[in-house]
Amino acid sequence: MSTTPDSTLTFKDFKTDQQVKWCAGCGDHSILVQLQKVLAGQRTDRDHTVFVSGIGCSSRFPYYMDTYGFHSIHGRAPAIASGVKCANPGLDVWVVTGDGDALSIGGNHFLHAVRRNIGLKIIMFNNRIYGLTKGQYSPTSDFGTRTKSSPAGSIDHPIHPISVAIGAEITFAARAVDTDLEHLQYVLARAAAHQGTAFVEVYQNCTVYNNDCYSWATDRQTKHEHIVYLEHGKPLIFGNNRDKGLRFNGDEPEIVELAKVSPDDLIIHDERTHDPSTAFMLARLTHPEFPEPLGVFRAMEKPVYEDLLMGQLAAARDQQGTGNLQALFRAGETWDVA
Ligand SMILES: Cc1ncc(C[n+]2csc(CCOP(=O)(O)OP(=O)(O)O)c2C)c(N)n1
Ligand code: SF4
Repeated sequence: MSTTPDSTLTFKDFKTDQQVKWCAGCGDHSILVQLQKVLAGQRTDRDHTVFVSGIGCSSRFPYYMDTYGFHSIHGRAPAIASGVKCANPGLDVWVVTGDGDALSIGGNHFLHAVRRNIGLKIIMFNNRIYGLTKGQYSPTSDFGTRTKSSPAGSIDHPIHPISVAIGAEITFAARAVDTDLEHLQYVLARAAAHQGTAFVEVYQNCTVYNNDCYSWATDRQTKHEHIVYLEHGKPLIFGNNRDKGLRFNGDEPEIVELAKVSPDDLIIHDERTHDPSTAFMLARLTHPEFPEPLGVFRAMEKPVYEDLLMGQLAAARDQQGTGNLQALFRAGETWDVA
């Protein structure tokens, strides 16, 4: 890996000599470039940056990012990345995963990384399909999705990744779309700056097996009717003419026309509120019934795992000295295995 002084970095310094093997038009290309731009803009030290991935098209990511990297095993990237972060808390550790990798085989590992609030930035490319294995339905596929493995339509109900993360007490959760470049960069930069676990769901188009599954969120003419940008301290307003909003009717969200309600009725977005209920509700709003929120759902401060761990290690050393691993192994009863 080459090293360039931080102040001269551009996004090209994060490119590698590897041929990018994603299909033409795949949303993965855009996410890669936006993240390279964010890292360059933040003058990220490549020698202290690691990308860990699982298995899937998205998980080819570490080959294309000129930092340290680990293309690991299916669903286990959060576990391996947790080990990297605990062994060397000074590293910036990113996890790149897909909806299948993170939420099918890797669901367990994902939950436990999140609940520990370990300093990982987990970027989940959600194309609502298994791309690498040629188009089976995933945990985020719509009910009724027809694939070769569900020819009569999927009868599984999809899960909402951000609500899963909030249920596991995530401290930072955000969502962006692969083609909304400026906003995607904003969200990735926010994740990079977060202490603790940051989870970013990126709506990513798989041109081959689930093409246009997000056309309602990307079509320039109509997308503002179907998405709502979350901005801290601001009311939830959307629509091509910014003439609609979201408010609570009792405990339920409802769409209202701004002309017919007082601005005070609208939900004001608060990404820092301790109670996760409103963020959870927002994470479950789905097209076409509601506009789907993009932006930062939740950004909380909470003690981070690696700091607590280092604190315990330092306290143990203070009390008991540096220790001797061989002596510890031989301290108790031992057995000879014949
Ligand atoms: C233990 C194991 N089980 C199953 C597979 C097959 N497999 C590889 S990638 C994948 C799913 C990938 O889907 P996703 O995470 O959504 O990534 P995408 O390819 O869409 O980016 C599966 C089931 C595997 N490689 N290893
Ligand atoms: S199969 Fe889909 S997700 Fe995989 S590289 Fe091609 S377009 Fe992208």
